[in-house]
Parts: sequence; structure tokens; C-alpha cells
Amino acid sequence: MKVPNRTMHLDALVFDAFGTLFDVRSVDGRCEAFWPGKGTELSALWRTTQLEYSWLRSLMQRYVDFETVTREALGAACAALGLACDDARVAALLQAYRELAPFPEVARVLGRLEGRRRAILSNGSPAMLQAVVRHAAIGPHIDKILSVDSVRIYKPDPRVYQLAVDALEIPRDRIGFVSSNFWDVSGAKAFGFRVFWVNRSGRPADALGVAPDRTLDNLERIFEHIDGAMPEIM
Ligand code: LAC
Repeated sequence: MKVPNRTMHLDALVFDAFGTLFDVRSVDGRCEAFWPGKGTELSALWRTTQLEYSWLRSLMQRYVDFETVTREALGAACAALGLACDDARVAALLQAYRELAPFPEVARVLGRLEGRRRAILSNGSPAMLQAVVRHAAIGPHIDKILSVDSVRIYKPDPRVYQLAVDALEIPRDRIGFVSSNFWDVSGAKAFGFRVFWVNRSGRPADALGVAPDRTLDNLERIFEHIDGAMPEIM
């Protein structure tokens, strides 16, 4: 027998940015144009290196902002693959990162969440986040853009998740946190948010001792799990 899902009462939805609202793999084409046959591999390694560097710098207590981490990770990923990378390519790819494509349903879902507080909580630097939100034209649907830059440590440090509680003045168990990154899901759940894991590609969960409240195959599915969802506007 199928047990009906209880919906959750949430006063705010807080979204991770890179990989959740914005498709980090939308730079693959630019990478492929620069390094034919190697672009996709480079793009994947760039992203994993970027995340590793954010965690390592947090552990080392050597914060630099995410734009710097992203640039340094690009250099390291090119070096690991033996690809030559000059300043012009680095600049072009960092600009492409500020123009990442949003996933197709993002604007529609954020629009339908009107009436609740909607925020972004991201590793991204304030300038990167402002740029990518502006480029995707979703600014009108976002009430607050929160960057780790104000606490100078990266996710999944609990001080980052606390930023959302403080900025929104909403208790953690009334905040729904939405991320595609399982390590971020784990950090948010350990902190005490209600957590939605957007698992677009059917990946297995990591074994980090916490589980999301709900798993969605795209952002649109969130309306099946929250109280008082606005009707879909066609
Ligand atoms: C972020 C990255 C980590 O937006 O996805 O926080």
C-alpha cells in the first residue's frame, strides 16, 4: 500500500546555486571549443577540483573567495589534463561561469513559490551570484542572495547555513533547503533544515550519516511536498 506523503509547512525555501539552479555543465561547450575532444572531461574535473579546493581551504582556514577558487581550480584541472590555458581563456571561462544557464524549470518554480520567502545560499562570491542571477533574469523571484563570503568559510560548515536563519529570521525547521549536491544536502540536514535533494541523474546517495527529507527528480516536484502550493499558471 502506498503511504501518502505528508506535506511540509515551510515559511522559506533556500536554494543552493551552482548545480541546483544553474547548470555548471553549461560551460562544456565553451571548454570543448577551446580544447576539442577534452572539453567535457575538463569541465567535470574543473567542478570537482573547485569543490575540493573549497573544502580544503575551509579546513586550512585559508579562505579566498569562490571566484578565486574557481580560477585556481581551472588552472589545476588544465594542468592535470596537460591542456595549455592562457589568460584569455581563463577570463572567457570565468565570464561563462557568470552566465551559466539556469535549469529549464527554475524561473517557473521560483515564480510559483511567490508568497514564501525565497533565497539563494551559496559558496559563490556576491559578485558571481549577482551576475548569474541577473543573466538568468530570476532576480524578481529571489528575496535574498546570501553568500558564504560574509563568514569566510565554505559549505558544509554550519556557520554558512546559520546565515539563512539569521537573514530570514525563520527557525531552521521552517526552512526548506534545496540542493542537487549531496554533500550540501548532508550539511543542511545535519544543521536542521528540512531538505530536498534534487537528484536529476539518479545518483546514489553518499554515506554521510544523514538523509534528505525528500528526493526530487527536478525542482518542479517540490510542489508535491509543501503545504499551500500555488496552483500552476499555464
Ligand atoms: C554553491 C555551490 C557549491 O552554489 O554549488 O554553493
